Amino acid sequence: MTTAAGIRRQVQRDSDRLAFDVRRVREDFPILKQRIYGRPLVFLDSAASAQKPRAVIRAVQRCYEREYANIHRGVYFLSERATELFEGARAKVQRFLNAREAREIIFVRGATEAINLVAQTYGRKFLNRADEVVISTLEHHSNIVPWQMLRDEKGLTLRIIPIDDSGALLMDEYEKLLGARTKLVAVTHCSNALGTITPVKEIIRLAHEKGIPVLVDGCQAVPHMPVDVRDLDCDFYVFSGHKLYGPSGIGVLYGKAALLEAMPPYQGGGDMISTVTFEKTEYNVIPHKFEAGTPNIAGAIGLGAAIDYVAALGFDEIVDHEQELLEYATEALSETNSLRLFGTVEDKVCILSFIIDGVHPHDLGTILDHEGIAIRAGHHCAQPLMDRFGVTATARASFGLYNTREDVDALVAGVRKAVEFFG
Ligand code: 7TS
Repeated sequence: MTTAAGIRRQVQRDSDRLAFDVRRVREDFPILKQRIYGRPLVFLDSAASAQKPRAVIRAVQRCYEREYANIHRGVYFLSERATELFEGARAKVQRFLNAREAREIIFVRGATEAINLVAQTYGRKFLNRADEVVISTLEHHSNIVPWQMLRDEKGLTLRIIPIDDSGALLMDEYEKLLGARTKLVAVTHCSNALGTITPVKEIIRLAHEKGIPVLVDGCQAVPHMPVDVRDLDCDFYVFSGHKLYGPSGIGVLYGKAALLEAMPPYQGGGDMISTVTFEKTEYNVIPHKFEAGTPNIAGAIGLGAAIDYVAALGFDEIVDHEQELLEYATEALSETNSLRLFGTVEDKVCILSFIIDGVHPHDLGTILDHEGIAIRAGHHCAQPLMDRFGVTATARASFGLYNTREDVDALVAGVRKAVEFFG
């Protein structure tokens, strides 16, 4: 029977679920309770790697304590159990990206390996001299160097989409780059150094009009927004588990099944074969064809737990919370004298890159560290992007779902202290 107290409890539960309670979320992350040099930890380097909720830590621990054996080959209980959990994690990634089939999800070490895999298999087989690969000024080195290696091997050409001073891709210039020679577009979904969200759907549509496949580097997107690979219609999508609150050493390559099937294997070894004789080897079906050797079993299971964790919080709440923080932090930092902010587009994730006149980013990083504040200082593995802005390094504060307005206040106070110290 429905009682008034019952309804009140239900309403309370609903509002608990709706309100993103960052304080409660922080309770899920044991590392955030630490003090650094006697100060509360203010962790603002989630773009490099995010911290892990207890649910992920427990899933990995449970795997090693109770569910661990090698997969895909055992005839005994534990191996079957571990295989089930590993393949269950693949199904979670499939749902997370809204991929059509689980076999379109390849487990790799991370985004870097995923891009190298595509360059070394798809690229080696289908790209030739005189072909062109289009990338952008915003790319992380992981989405530059594998294509340069292929360029040097094959004699192909890299074409670069330029950006404007706000950090937005120049889409007119992009359209002009797409020609008869273009054989692949590889572009980031979000810039790790500026936060810019790129118009990937439009990028893909324009490339597909000319029959050109597109790889999207989703490393900085998946922690901050829902991604639907079928809606985007991308041909490849890559990300790393460790930026999505999951373990390191595990990542994902999504590829359309027909493309993956047409591609040769990446590495040879166990699990990627169906039969081997000394004369001839038949390869396994996808995804196994690309997963040679014993994979990061506990890592995949941990990534599955991270996906469950993020899904339970819900992207509506995560986006609202992080966008509110972005607005608050942008305003607060902009009030600091002699601070120059890079990446000023409207559409961005919560990453703030800046320099302060007279204070080297590394010195700023050191001063903030002594306040218990962790930021990244350097070129962020995006040296061509730094060159575009005529700097060698910036300070970067990047936010995750566990950050608070108090973290922003601490950052701003630390930055002001540094300005005074050097001023
Ligand atoms: N692509 C983007 C957009 C990234 O931000 C990174 C890592 C990578 C690829 C490579 O990911 P990995 O997991 O294979 O190393 N970005 C950063 C960063 O911004 N600071 O440290 C690593």
